[in-house]
Amino acid sequence: MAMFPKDRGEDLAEVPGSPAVVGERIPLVRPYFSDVDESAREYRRILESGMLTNFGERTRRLEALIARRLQVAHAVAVANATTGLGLLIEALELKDDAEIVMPSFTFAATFMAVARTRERFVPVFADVDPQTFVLDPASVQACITPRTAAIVGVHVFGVRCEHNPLAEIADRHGLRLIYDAAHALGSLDQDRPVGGQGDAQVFSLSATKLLPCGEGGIVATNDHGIYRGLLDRRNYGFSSDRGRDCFNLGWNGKLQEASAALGVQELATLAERVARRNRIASRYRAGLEEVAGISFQQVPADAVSSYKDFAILIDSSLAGITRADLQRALSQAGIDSEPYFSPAVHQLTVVARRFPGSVRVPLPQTERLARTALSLPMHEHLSDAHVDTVIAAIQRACR
Ligand code: T4K
Repeated sequence: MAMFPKDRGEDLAEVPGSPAVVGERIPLVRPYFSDVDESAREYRRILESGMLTNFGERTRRLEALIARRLQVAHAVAVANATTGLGLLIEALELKDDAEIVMPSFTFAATFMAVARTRERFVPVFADVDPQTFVLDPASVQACITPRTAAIVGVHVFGVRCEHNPLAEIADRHGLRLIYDAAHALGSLDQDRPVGGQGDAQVFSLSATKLLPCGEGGIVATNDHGIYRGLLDRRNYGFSSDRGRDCFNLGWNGKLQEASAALGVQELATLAERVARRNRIASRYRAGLEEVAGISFQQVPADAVSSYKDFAILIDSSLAGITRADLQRALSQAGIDSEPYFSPAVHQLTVVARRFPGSVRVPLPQTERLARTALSLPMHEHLSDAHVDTVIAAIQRACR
């Protein structure tokens, strides 16, 4: 499917229709829709059908398409990834005082889903790898106690966690291993789609992701027990096959048909989105690698990142500018940027107040990333000229 009306070799041409520049600014994120007219017709058909939700035909079709694409037995559609993570944690049926090891360098939602599911769970934060920004297996190992019941990895900005060492730790200690894959739809791990590794993975379909459905999420799993557990909880707890009784505490986890329709339509463009984002990332790297004090997240050679985000790290002593001043300079030049994830989760007030026992091992890499990372504009609308504008603004500011 030819989504982008170029191709002049490796050039990223401007995409007509919905420009990268909004007002006078280059936004951090701007969702791309390949056929707005067809989406509008689908919305009209949904309105005319009168069935807006309740796991209708579009939701079931999206589940089937994503399961096939991720090469997993089950893809369960949910209202958003935060809800999906919460439903998944419930479906694992961990004991009440379970400790759950997870990174602190992540979006607050990863933590919120774990902590809100049962207040007696204890999130325990492990440090991350300074190059790839994902869980450091050695730090995970240092967090394990007899109460540990699960590990939650996060594929940060689209770079997959290193599955094998985490799976070894999980096997050795009898732990469940799940992934927050909110950023990772379209990412690859050793030529396989990210999605089938571990017990289950949760993807986000929110407006800022590669498959922008407004709100939405998918839980991917090969585990039939987890699959049943999700179905029995995502519809208020009504049993999926035993009448109108509730055997579990459920949530409203329903994906709307309009969101599913966008997902079905745009899934066909996912590979092209990933390819375009990888070209944008290459251009950023080429343009910024000579700038003193700027470095990048590393993508392992056997992985492909979805590049949900493109982050730079700023060493202010070498760059001659702090992150806050660089963000300000970019903003003055009409360029949006965002310090994801700052503060890190363990630095959030609610964590200090409610989960003071969650920090047990040093988190120096997490704290360094939270201090220095800045995400630059990354979306399908960016042309070479837009990327060069961002590069030039950073070069000017760092001089
Ligand atoms: N796990 C991880 C690791 C996550 O990053 C996230 C969410 C989750 C779990 C939970 O997934 P969901 O429950 O949301 O499915 C945004 C997103 O709203 C959030 O989904 C995402 N991660 C997070 C990293 O970014 P904010 O508050 O930082 O961004 P927001 O809403 O201000 O949007 C950023 C920019 O995007 C805006 O400046 C404008 C643009 N935008 C945004 C929306 C909503 C648009 O152009 N159109 C839009 O409709 O959270």
